[in-house]
Amino acid sequence: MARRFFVGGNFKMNGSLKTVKDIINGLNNAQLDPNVGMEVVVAPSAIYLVLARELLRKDVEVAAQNVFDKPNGAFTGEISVDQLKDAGVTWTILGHSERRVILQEENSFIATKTEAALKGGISVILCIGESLEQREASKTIDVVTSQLAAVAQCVQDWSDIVIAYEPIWAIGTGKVATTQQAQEVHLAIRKWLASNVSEQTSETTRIIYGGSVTDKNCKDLAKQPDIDGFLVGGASLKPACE
Ligand code: G2H
Repeated sequence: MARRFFVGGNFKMNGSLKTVKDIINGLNNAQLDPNVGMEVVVAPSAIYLVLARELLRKDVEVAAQNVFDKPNGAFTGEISVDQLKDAGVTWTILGHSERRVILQEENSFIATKTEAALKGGISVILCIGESLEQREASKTIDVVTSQLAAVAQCVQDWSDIVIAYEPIWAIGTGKVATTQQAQEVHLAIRKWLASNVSEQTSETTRIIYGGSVTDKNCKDLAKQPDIDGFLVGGASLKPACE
């Protein structure tokens, strides 16, 4: 079964009312080729989620950049799964390396947040990836599979998860992984899914690449058999083009 190509725009902590509206206008006027049937999701900062959902065309979904693993209650500064649903938000990014590193989120916490999101009906863009030091020590596959294994302890059904492989050394640095480096890790992730979740999950799960993706380098990456789309940061803040 062909996997539907997936493109996510991760605005991170960028944008203003004006620039988010401008990006949405660009997307609303862009021609998304219906023959390609690409799934497009944008993830603005939390403060712009409602605005994005109200203004965006309906064939583009909105993602949060994070969600908490507890239901509504006394958790200052957090956003619940139910609140996302109430706002018409259908996806969340989880496990982004900026949260893993800067906010010290551990595998187990990302796993419980993934579980909570899926249970509540929110699909998850699950980010995994290694640091430069880990890559140079040939630990890439160990690192990404441990990140996946933590999630597999809480989650059996992966059908609402898109896995985003984002090598930390390629994030916002302009240093994109080569097509070969990316394909190699994507294939290893697919094999891990086959052995540790199921053959079916391995065949159907979208594994997307993130890390300094641009309109220039995406074409070659997209040709790789195990690259099913992109999570785009910096370049997603630029006006949409066809
Ligand atoms: C990786 C990516 C989006 P950028 O973080 O998640 O950002 O494309 O700016 O490297």
